[in-house]
Amino acid sequence: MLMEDIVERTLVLVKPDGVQRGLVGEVISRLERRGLRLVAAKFMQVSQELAETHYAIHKGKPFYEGLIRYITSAPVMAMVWEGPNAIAAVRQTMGSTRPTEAAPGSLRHDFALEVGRNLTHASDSVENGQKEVSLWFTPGELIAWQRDTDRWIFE
Ligand code: IDP
Ligand code: MG
Repeated sequence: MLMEDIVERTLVLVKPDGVQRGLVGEVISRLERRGLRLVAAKFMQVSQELAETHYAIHKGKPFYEGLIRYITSAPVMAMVWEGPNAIAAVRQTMGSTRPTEAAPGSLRHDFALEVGRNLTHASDSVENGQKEVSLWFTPGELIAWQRDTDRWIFE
């Protein structure tokens, strides 16, 4: 099967706590080690408008206002990663939303304690991955490339 037929793309954010704590490299390193392929990256301050669009699904929930304050409180590292089963693979590497429920060895287990400071975002479905990638990145920012190790990682 061709790589193009099975590839999924996911939006990954290292949230403000991850940036402030110097964990950008740790997150990137774990995704690289996993075998995922980087497609795009930018270090940016999230606007109120982008935060509200990105988290629109949570509007009205008790934690919504705090979540918007959190994601806009300092810069984030926004990235797109791709690979076979990228959605599931990246969410597994991140760990469950609540750090005390995250599997040992996952980022949220290893580096976080509270749900409101859980370091990262990753798209939760193929469809949301597509929507979020186009919300955060322009087509010109997405780099199509062949990696020399692809054939040793993608079956
Ligand atoms: P996810 O980031 O694992 O996909 P979601 O349920 O989509 O989790 O929630 C989005 C983000 O909202 C979480 O990552 C977390 O930062 C925040 N959040 C979710 N539930 C709570 C809560 O109960 N209290 C505070 N923040 C929360
Ligand atoms: Mg989510």
